[in-house]
Amino acid sequence: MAERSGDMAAMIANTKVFDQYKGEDIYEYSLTNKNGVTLSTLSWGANWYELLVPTKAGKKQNLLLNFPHTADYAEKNPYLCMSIGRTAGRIGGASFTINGKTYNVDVNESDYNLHGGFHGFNFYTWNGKIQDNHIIFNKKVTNELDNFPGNMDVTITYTLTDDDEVIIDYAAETDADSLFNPTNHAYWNLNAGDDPVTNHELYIHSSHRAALNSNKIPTGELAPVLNTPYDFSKNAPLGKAIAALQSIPEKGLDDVFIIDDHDPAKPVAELRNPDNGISVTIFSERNAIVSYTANGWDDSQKFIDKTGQPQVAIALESQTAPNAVSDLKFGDISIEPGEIKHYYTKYKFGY
Ligand code: G6D
Repeated sequence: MAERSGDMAAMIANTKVFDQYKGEDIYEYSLTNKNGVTLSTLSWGANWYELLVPTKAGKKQNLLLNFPHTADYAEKNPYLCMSIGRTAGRIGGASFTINGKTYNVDVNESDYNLHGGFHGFNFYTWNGKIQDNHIIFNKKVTNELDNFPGNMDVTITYTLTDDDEVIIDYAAETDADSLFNPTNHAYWNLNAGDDPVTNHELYIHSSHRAALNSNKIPTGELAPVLNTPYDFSKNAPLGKAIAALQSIPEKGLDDVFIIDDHDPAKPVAELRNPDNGISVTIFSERNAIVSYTANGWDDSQKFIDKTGQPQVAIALESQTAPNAVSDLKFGDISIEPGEIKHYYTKYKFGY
């Protein structure tokens, strides 16, 4: 059902059933702006399904990795372009203390909690609706659902503007002291064809990354990136960095970049394809960006129009540094009753 959305006369809105998963209708909500840029999302995991830009060849190009079926997301790669929360990243030992009380949450990878555990934001459907140029998802995330303290009313709003920007607003209120550190796990590939992202260029406004232990849990130390393969403080060829990282077990990026103090009007990161001029520029007030280059992936993942392979895409996840859970030096991810916590990330597209 395509209709002009509200007073955004140039914005075209569409809501349709995408497919079914475990007997439940999964909905696709999309908006197209006056320039022909389309934002599509799914009710499963408040997922970012497509970002389509018009190309000189006259076709539209999707800049995100995506799957044809909800089951692929749920069973093959549960984080792909999903909304992530209550807490992005890894919580060592899957436990944390608030006001002197220790809470234990899902151990869903090794001996830690990754991305909120087995009942994170990406593992269930959200109530969605379109309002003007906003796609609004809501979910009551209860303590019974995910074992995190507090019952949280979470609203994730994707907004598409006629300036080719997508703004994601994460808002939450809770009935008990808890944690809130959401992100979106968008995986970008700015190639029209089936090439990996090794031809892309990357900028991250960061002079240090968080040192990680063998379990990828931040140690609390900072590692300078200057003149290392992790140095994206100036626009750098991603392929050269990946080649230089073949000597480490990860064979790519899977790192927490700590954002240097910055003017919020200036980007925290930019990914650019020099071969076609397509770019995504990220603005955020968060103090970290996790970058993961799909290391070790293979063709068992059947994406739409991309072959699963190492570096098939790069995730750039604006968030508060994961070790804020135990070290306020790395940020404050607390949320208390009586406040509405908002976090924003803006993506500006060039094509
Ligand atoms: C792997 O270590 C990476 C994470 O950074 C990523 O978020 C996840 O895959 C999807 O666990």
